[in-house]
Amino acid sequence: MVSRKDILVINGPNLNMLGKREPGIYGTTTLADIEAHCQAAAKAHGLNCRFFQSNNEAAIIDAIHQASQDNLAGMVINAGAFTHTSIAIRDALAILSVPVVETHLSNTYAREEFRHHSYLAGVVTGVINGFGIHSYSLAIDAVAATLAKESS
Ligand code: DHK
Repeated sequence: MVSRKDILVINGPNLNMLGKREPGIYGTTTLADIEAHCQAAAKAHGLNCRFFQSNNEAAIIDAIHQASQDNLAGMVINAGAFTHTSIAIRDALAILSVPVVETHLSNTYAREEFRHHSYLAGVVTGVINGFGIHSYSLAIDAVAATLAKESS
């Protein structure tokens, strides 16, 4: 059962291949490492993480739709390359009313120009880029800080 203490962490295409994928850019951290790191960060705030990864744009949109009906505390999303291409994921995120943080392992602004634009950035609470695995814990801290501000 989903509770108001749950943060849904969504990872998009190719992030299931972390550890093997372009280690010079993404490091040797695996998705399982990231998930454990997120869970530890959430616990420090009395929150809990749930995880979803898909290489399929439609499945990510469906997960966001489901999230809009669940009683979630917030969301962290690394939509991978869909960040730079998907108006459909942007439109799904715009439905949400909980804090949403877009995150990336790499500093997308220091990479190819096609990674400089995010279709998602305009509809999320904020964006954290470039801190490797720590981008995710910083994103969870940001969700917790936004929740605390909302309830004060
Ligand atoms: C991950 C990807 O898969 C890329 O397509 C993005 C992002 C950057 C990351 O740094 O986490 O451009």
